Amino acid sequence: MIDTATAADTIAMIEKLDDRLRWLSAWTIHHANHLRPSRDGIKVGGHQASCASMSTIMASLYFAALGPNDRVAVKPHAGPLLHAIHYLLGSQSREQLMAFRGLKGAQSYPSRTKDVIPVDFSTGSVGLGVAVTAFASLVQDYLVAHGALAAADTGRMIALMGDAELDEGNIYECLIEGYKHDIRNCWWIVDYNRQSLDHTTADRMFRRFDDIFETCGWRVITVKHGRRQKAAFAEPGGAALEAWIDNCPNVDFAALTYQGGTAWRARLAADIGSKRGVAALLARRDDAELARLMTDLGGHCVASLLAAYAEAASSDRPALIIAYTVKGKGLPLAGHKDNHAGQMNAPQMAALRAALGIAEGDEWEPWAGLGDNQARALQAFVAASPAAQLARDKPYSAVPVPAIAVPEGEEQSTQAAFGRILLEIAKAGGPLADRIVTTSPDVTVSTNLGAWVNARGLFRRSALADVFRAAKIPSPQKWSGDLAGQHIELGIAENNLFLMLAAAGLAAPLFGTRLLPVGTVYDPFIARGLDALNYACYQDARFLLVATPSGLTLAPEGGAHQSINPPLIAMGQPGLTMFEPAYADELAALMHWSFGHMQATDGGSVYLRLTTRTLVQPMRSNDAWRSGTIAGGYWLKAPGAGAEAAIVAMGALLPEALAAWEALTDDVPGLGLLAITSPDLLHRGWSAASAARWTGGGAASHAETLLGALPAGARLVTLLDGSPATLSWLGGVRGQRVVPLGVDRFGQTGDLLDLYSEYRLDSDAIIAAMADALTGRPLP
Ligand SMILES: Cc1ncc(C[n+]2csc(CCOP(=O)(O)OP(=O)(O)O)c2C)c(N)n1
Ligand SMILES: [Mg+2]
Repeated sequence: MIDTATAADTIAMIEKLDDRLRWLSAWTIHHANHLRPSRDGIKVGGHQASCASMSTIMASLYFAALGPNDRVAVKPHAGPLLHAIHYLLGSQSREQLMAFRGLKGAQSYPSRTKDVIPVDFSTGSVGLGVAVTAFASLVQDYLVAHGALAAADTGRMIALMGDAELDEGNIYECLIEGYKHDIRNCWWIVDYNRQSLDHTTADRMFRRFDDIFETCGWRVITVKHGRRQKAAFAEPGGAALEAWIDNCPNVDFAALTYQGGTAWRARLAADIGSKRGVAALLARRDDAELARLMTDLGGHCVASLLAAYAEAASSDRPALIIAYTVKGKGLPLAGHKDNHAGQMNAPQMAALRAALGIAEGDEWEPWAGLGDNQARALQAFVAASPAAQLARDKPYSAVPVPAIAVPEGEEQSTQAAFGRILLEIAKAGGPLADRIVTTSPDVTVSTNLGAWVNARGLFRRSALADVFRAAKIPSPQKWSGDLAGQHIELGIAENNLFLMLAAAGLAAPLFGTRLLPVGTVYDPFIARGLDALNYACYQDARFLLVATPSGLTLAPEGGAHQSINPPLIAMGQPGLTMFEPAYADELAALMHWSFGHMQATDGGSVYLRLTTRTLVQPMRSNDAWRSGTIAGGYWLKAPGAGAEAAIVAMGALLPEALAAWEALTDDVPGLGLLAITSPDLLHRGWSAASAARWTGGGAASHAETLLGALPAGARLVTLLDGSPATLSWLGGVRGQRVVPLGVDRFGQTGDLLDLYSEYRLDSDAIIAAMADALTGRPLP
């Protein structure tokens, strides 16, 4: 227990630091917008009001409450506050602040990969940075359960969030999943300013969040009033004032805040002035003091916040801390409904500077406006505070990846082969098997993870019995869980899959143990979690996404399940390399490569697009396919000298391509068949090679090398079970005529023969397309 005098000192120090943070964040934004020369006339932006709303919350947390293993996702628009904290710590430079939102400067929103200060979780797309902390707490528990993290080294996964983030659906999907998994050590601290971007938020939500979170097992700690207000409530007339504040509509409160003391006085006098004691209570304060009292909400009161953090720390149950705040607190923008992107003008900045005692010219001085003694004391306080011991990314070692055997069978699908490969890994045991953690949004069995789960079990903190098995009801699938399990079962909400993969894919830097997360999903439903997928990639989480089944080849399932555009999504997604193998040996080679790529310094995540269609496996006469598969493609049928054309095909449609090749090979001299495994890698390589040439480099890309086996005038017919744009660009690599086949309309139910015919994917279509390619107007 700290004694009262020390507590008062601590509060006074944090209040001073709060001022520094509010000033530095406002100044950083002001400088970037109004002082740094603009070269393009584009607004730079930044959120002074959002920062001022949260500065006390962050000052109290970072300088007094954080534990050494705690990790924090910072509200995107409070990014400048995080930079200011590091500036005071000496771990952020003035140059970086001066370059805020400029190239290689402090980023607009906290970024794990782009910022030079340590950032635990990137934020920006609201809601995602919040939910990822819940999944990170689950990953932390997983690591403890598997003996990879000592209980003493665990921390709290904390989200500092705006209240509008509570409108994001992903929050509630995550709450439900978190409840099922009994998560703990997770705090969400809401900057409850009751303003979003457009306006003030709905009064009807008052106390609804409490109900929702409590229902899902969370403690809700509300920090509504500051100590000034609490003291005033104890005065005669105080009860009436408290009731008035509690019932005041959000929009009225915001408008009065903006208008200030005179307006507060007039409104309070009109509404409750006749109640006993109120007139005297108001009369005891001048306008400035009255305005200060009315905006002294809990989220601006260090003592109230520290008490809330202490309460949250008293148990490991997840805690929602609702801290009432004023958006733009302490700034002339306070309360204005348009203040989200609003910025102070130069005279307003000068007034704020003067109010803080900062001399003109000293704006960047971390301790400006304080006497020497005070500055020294504050610096010492900061150096001894939790902020000086922030958790950093941890070192970790690599997981060795042994060779992966090809599943046997003359005919198999890539989806079935995937299940068999994982089962063999599970049976073989060893580090690779132990570090794989699988997860799936209610499609574990139908994506062929079942055998792996039978071998390795579900992860559950409290044991889950397999009732069906115990009752001897026959089922191929075991479904029991305990601490040793390695499959994290998710409900059907696909967005959670990607947040789970994001959190597990950051286990290495966050917790010092590399996990190799493998998530399965139906290919069309990647789209459901797209922003979370992008979010995971943006912060360089490493995972293997296995999407199956895919395409029109899902035939009778119909148009809502047949995925068309995921290959294009993948081609546009940095940090994710997509492959669509056709054969089991390709898949084995790619899984081996993937587990390495997921661990490489300049690696990334991998997406394998698989199918349930059973294909006759090829007889390999040499090993050339292997390196080609990993590079994005190889010649399944090498073109002859002087070849006039080639069929370029991918994935499940290789049988149609082979049939067309057989039919055409006598008529089209030198006809080749190019098997594509990764349009994504080929395109990236081609773009990179072009860019390298501008800067003096110049090795040919794999796409150029492959197509270089053809004469320049040879024609191409491209084919895949997906959007034709995935491969049609290959015609541009060397300026070859191309006729692209693929799916460019919604599908429908049908068998493969009907659908491939209807959508022009069968060998007849390829033959017709080849005729077009060969007889069409020659290229100039
Ligand atoms: C997914 C997403 N949608 C929209 C935005 C644009 N946006 C940025 S902040 C914001 C409102 C934020 O309000 P709140 O979370 O309450 O933050 P604060 O009031 O503290 O600024 C919106 C709509 C975004 N960043 N992310
Ligand atoms: Mg808000």
